[in-house]
Amino acid sequence: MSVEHGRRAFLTASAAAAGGLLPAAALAQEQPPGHQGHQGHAGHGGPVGGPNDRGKLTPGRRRAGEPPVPVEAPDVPKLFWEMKDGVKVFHLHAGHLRREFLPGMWFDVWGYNGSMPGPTIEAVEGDRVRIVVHNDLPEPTSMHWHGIEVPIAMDGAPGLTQEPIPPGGMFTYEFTLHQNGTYFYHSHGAMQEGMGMVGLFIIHPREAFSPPVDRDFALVIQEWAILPNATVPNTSSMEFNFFTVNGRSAPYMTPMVVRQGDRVRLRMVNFSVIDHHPMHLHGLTFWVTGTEAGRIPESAWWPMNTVLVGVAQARDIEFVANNPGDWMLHCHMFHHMMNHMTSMVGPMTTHSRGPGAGGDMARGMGMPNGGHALSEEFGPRLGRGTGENTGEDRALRTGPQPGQPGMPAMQPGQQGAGGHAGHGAPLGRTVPGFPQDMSMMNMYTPEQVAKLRRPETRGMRRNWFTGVEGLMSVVRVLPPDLYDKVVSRQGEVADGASVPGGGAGADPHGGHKH
Ligand SMILES: [Cu+2]
Repeated sequence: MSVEHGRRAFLTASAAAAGGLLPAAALAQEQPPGHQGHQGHAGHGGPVGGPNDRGKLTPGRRRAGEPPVPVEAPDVPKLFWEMKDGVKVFHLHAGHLRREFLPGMWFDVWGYNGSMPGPTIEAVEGDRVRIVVHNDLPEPTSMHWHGIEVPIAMDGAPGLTQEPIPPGGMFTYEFTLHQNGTYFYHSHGAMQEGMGMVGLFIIHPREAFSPPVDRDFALVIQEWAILPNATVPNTSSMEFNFFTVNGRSAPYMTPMVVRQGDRVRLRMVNFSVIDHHPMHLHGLTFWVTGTEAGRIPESAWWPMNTVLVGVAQARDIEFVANNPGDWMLHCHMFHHMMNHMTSMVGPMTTHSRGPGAGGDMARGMGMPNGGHALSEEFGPRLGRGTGENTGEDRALRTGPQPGQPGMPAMQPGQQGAGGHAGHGAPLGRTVPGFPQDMSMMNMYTPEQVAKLRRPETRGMRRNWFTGVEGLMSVVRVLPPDLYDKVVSRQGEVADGASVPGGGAGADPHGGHKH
């Protein structure tokens, strides 16, 4: 479609939509000659409302009529099944496991088959499935199939529809799938859900939707309250300091590597305790094509770059990966963009002893009555008890502990944003509010960095992980030759190759030394 044609179509559409109001027409006419809008990017183009508007129905590389591509849930295994008399038979074992949210940071959670989230069930519309749930926990449980229209006796609501599965017991669920879309399974015990008992249940249509996607990713979002020196989530807390995508906190979540020009689907399930997450994608415009109830008709798709995924909801988005680079996908709630709330309680982690319990209200809220705001007496604090180890006399930091084996020494007052207080940030103590954004001071040992550097991160800037935290992931849109090298794990790839013009990045363990 020519630019001229596109402009005429746009004018016609505007006139129809806005009753021929002048501003829309004037705006279109003001476009400078040669302005191509999205047509400047391969894969995008077309007027507003047209089939290729912001890539809406722009095909990727896959032909229509083929079966759907398998779903990929980074960092989570798939659940194997066996065909018995025309029924796909799955086994899920509910139990305790330890999950490494961040390199070296293992937490005690509950899940299925040794994974949290549990392994992904992938099925096709029309399948008859039998899922045997074995309870390896010391308390009763049951399984609910979220959004799936099952017979009532299969719904997994304890008491209401079935006897709970006792410890050591099992229950066989069996039903036929007549829907397709992004669903999930979870324990129907509230606190068990808070321990991580969830997994994806993806049901493909028999034939791929048009235009078909080349890649299909699924993500489970969760939030956690894990108090200082604890490894067990506090499931009764309503404030959260860890956020995970598929059971890992950024930057440990494996990036999604796609080839430039691919049409990509991302399915996001929010299994958080109480928070909705506005999931924002940098550099790419997507269309919302599905909910927790399945496909949305094309006429109702919305173009967006930030979609609110409410608790227990799913949002499927699709986009054409036309813009090369390493793009953040993240929750835009500021407090969800950090691990162990380092940034929010920045001063606590560096300039004072740590998050002590509150004392009186003024002190609890961090209201200074004398001295400076970062003094031991008046430094910000959480304003409430956060556990028996966090009294005034035993204040503890969340996050890396000074002197912890393998951790670099971090002493109060030694570090600050942009360098080290005392010799890196001379204005620090005179600027009200300092310090706030401390993400760049997150320190990783060489061993931790080695874990962050996986084959999927080849070609990223050397210190890419310093600003990728909390409820974040990365979508890497790579030009074909770079994509081939990264995926095949062959050939030389320079640091920073996927961010042209961005440089190789500072070596996190080079340069500034003590
Ligand atoms: Cu969020």
